[in-house]
Amino acid sequence: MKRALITGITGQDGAYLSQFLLSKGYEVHGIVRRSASADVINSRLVWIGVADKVHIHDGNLTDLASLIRIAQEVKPDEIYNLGAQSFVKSSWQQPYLTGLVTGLGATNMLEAARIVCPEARFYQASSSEMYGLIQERIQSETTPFYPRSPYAAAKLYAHWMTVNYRESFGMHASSGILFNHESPLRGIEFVTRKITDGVARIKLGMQKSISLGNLSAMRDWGHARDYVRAMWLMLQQDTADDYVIATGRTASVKEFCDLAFNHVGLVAQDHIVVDPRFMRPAEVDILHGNADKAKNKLGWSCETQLEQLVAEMVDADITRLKKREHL
Ligand code: NAP
Ligand code: F7E
Repeated sequence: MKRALITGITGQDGAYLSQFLLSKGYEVHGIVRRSASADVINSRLVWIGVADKVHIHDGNLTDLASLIRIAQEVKPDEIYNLGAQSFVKSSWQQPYLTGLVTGLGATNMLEAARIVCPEARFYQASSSEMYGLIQERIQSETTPFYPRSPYAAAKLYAHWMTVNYRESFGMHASSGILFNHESPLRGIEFVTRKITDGVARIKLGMQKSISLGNLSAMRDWGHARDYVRAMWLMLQQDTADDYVIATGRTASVKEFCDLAFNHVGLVAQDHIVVDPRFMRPAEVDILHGNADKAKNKLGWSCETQLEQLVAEMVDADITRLKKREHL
């Protein structure tokens, strides 16, 4: 039985990846940072039905000793570094913390792996945010990076450290440059979930409108379920490498709103309020990925269309609100 160690197991991707690896027969271990609110720690793992099937270890990406100890205990065959301060807007409010967790945290995990289990295969959660002020209309592995936020700068550092550990120490370390991916488990602060939760509340008569920032921003939105499969595929290759994972379709925040409101028979413009508080100091105007390399080398393709993703998210939020569940 293969053993996987996941940082960020309590996040959106951690939940879907745990479910996927368990279905493949893996023993799944995850690193969880201590919180005073124990009941919210594993709510996604509970929602997806795997909370009692994964092994949880108390640690933190900022504490190298904890990562070394956990790597010694678990002896993983594969490490998935998904832990991060991942909310772009917060990265301007907490630039140091974002650098520490999202940037240096990756170095800590790479270093723990190099010291304890250098043969373990390593996945780094890189991001399309690294393209920022885009240098090519459609972004691929060869497109130059231009980060536009403290989050993106931290991810770029972690990305190059992953490449560096591969080239310096011969580690099987791969970076997935994943474009936005969403699901019913997406954090409520991200725009897609904010919209689907808002639409559900409006439909159920619990609120009247949704306040949003830049409606013109365009993103290449896929489903997290499809994207965790790509992470695993990268670690099954003979050679480590970097891959873009994207749907190849881009849509605006406004178009996402239209799809979500249409799904419940409402009209978006009747309920959207633009609020400057949700604008960013520097914006990434458009992201549009080319995942041909992943298609050709990994045999990966995205299975969920944007319309299906939106419908699944809105329906899940309506169900949750009716049951008075929080996530
Ligand atoms: P997420 O839901 O925000 O999850 C982040 C995870 O990191 C949570 O489990 C969080 O734990 C954990 N974490 C935060 N600080 C930590 C620390 N100091 N030590 C250990 N763990 C810590 O993010 P996601 O959407 O699943 O994304 C997974 C990864 O992919 C992230 O690295 C993200 O930056 C990257 N990424 C995401 C996307 C996307 O569209 N979703 C695209 C590209 C890249 P708590 O539960 O305790 O907060
Ligand atoms: O914003 C605009 C906002 O916060 C998307 C993370 O997973 O994907 C995610 O980063 C767009 C931006 O995600 C609101 O200005 C408008 O242009 O959902 P988001 P993100 O910043 O793209 C990348 C790939 C990651 O790696 C990150 O970890 O939507 N927008 N109005 C808004 N965004 C938010 N959050 N809230 C609004 O009210």
